[in-house]
Amino acid sequence: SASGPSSESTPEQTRSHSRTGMDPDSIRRGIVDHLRYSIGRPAATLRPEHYYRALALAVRDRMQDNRVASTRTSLELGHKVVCYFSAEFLMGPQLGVNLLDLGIEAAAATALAELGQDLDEVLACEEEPGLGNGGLGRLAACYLDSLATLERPAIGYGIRYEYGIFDQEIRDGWQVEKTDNWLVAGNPWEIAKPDVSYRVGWRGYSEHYRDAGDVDRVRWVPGRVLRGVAYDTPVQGYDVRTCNVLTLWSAHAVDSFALAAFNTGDYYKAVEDEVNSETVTKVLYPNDEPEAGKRLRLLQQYFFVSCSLQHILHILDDLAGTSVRALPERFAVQLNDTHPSIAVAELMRLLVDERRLDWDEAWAITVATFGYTNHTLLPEALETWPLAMFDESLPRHLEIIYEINRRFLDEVRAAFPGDEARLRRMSLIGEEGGKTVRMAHLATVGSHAINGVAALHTELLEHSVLADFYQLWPERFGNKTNGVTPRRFLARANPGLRELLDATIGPGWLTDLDRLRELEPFADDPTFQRQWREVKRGNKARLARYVHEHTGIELNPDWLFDIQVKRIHEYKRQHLNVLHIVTLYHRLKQDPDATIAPRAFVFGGKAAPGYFLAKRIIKLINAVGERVNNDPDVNRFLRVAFVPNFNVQNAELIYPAADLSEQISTAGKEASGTGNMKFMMNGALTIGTLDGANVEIRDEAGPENFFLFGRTADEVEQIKRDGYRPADYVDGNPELAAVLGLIGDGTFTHGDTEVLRPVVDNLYRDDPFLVLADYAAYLEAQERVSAAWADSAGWTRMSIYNSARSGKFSSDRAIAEYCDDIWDVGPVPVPK
Ligand code: HBZ
Repeated sequence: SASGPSSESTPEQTRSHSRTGMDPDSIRRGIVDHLRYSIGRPAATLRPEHYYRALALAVRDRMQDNRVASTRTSLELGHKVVCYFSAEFLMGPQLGVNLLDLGIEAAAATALAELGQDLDEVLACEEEPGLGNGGLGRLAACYLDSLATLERPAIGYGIRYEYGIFDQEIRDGWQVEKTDNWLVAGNPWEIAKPDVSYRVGWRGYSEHYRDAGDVDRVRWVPGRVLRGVAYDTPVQGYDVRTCNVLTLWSAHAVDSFALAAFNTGDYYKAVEDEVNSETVTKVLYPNDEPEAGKRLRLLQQYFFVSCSLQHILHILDDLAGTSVRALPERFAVQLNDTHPSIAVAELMRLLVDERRLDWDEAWAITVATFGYTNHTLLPEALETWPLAMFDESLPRHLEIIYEINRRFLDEVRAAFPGDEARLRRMSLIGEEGGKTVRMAHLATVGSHAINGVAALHTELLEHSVLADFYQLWPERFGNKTNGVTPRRFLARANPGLRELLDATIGPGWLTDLDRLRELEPFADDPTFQRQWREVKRGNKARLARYVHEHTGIELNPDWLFDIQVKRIHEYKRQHLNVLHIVTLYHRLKQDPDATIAPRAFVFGGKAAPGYFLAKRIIKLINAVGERVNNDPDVNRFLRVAFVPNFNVQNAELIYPAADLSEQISTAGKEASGTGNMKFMMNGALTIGTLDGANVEIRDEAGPENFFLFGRTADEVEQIKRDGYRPADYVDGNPELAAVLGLIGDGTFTHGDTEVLRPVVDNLYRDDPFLVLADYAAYLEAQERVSAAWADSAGWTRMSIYNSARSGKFSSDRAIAEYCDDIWDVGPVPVPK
């Protein structure tokens, strides 16, 4: 009805709206109030960081009004809520996007100007919350943005790490890790909810007993207990009233002062317990692969999952008359990779042990509630836990997993009688090299929907890693190609392009990215081409200034900007990119008359601190860069820069400045990639393999607007089966031999022949990711790039086509698919 519960407003609300108006005057009053009442410094000592904090709090107030209205609407109208469980949310700076989402960028700039402050300077004060490693964590953040923008009620659940991903410094070409103390100056976006708190046990034993109805029951008696406290961050949708929430859990000791009394006044012991409990959410594991057998990591996973499920059941309890049996009608829980997959066992424990449902009913609820997204095919990246450690940490959960497994294997036996090998392959318990719990199998068995993150990835999942499960339940599998938010990665990151798009195709494209196709008729228009190039050149000049400031290296914005930014990993093959650079270096040195189209090579990315070869690859890039940048024979044509500390903030400068996007992973290894999409939207052309979402990027852009090279996933497997011998490729290619020779002989390392030896040896002897097998094809593709670049109008046309056809890669499209196919959640407009 027109006067539903959500549209009435009490006098308090009316007052609060006038306090949180969206005009420059109200915003200025909000800033001034927060400077006085929340920050409390003498006016004479106020600096931009104080204005940042005051503006952030004023913006948060405005989002809170929307948050209150959103919660009321979705609870009272009985809508289903999406719960996105993820150990990582790589949110990036919040102020800029929140101003964009609320439509108050100009108003805030005016308000600050009246206070003598500059918005850009204030924006630069924000410390980004780096609570993720890479693509997986950033995907979770993009999905929260799209959920809110598409007006779907949603809660992100995760961990409030006190220290996020380390800050990377480069010293003498090496990566040095610095702790990321992101909370030191306070976090204006979060609201602590000390009353939203749950107990989480671990260790201990389980106890069998008979309940009042004479039914056999089990209860877990934990040996240790800690407490999780919720910290809520509002997640505003773009140009809508919907404001969702990211709830991150922080670990604390259980009632430390009460404990002190129990401990006969042993105050220090109680405080010590506090110290131990708090370590659970102290730090993000900085690996983009699972940490082998680290108990604290398992505890982090269980901790946030248990708090989140308890919270969800608590919300259900609070909805009068809603039984726990209604869970799947009211909540859809998505598991972002296997990190939260202990949720399958924890929900069963909560339903069977605590809510006393019978097993079959509890299992039906569990499977109907969960969906599982897989993000990797690399066997070494599939999460398993040593059984003994699991048993010690979560003994009751292990019993539950055994029971799930027993019933599951019965089902497999019935479907495939007599197939013992299949049972061993599918078991939740691995037997090879010591018993383990296989978390991907647990997540798969406990979910009604399982998806990969790009078409090729899903296809490979169905026919390799999860083939047995696909044969059992083909209807549970599906593809959900990743997407990225155009609000942050286009509108915010590329204001020049945003303005040009508004002027050319009119507003509306930001929430309907397919409309970028309307650019196609302008692709050959000389005036539009000139405007397009001007925007790109401005972005390149902006990045060049940043690179110069942070590395001292000078880049010319008229050169081709060839960029590879992503975590450093052998399968992503940053070293293949370096082999190309060294080849060009070698050619220029060999032939003093040689000329090439000048290129600036830009790299960025962090290596896991314990990943030996990845750290050497960083050293390799910097060593080659130092030589190239300082040699007058080549630095007229080539420059190499490594941007330190690649993060969301500098990513927003990097993607819009690229002419060429390097997506050169070994085919079949990169599940999707999402940086590839951010580059494409901003008009970069891709040089890439048929891997992950590159396949779909090429389909959308058109093969003539994409530089394809390299072995296919099938060919890669075939070569490996036939016994790959990388040395054969060196013997058959004198230029490659010379290039590897230069890297090994100290040319780039002041005569040191040891530093880069491990990289060269690895390629020559093992080359597990077929760098050498793809080298010749890569060079040939790079020749095509150079030829295309020489034709400026042709290149510009291809660049325009790439942006124009990037609509599919909006996270709005991806989230709409999840909502339709997996979550069954529709839009819930919140009245303005
Ligand atoms: O997830 C990435 C994939 O490599 C990439 O292809 C895909 O586009 C992206 C989003 O689907 N995976 C990760 O980023 N993985 C991690 O960061 C990770 C972190 C902790 C782990 C394991 C993996 O324990």
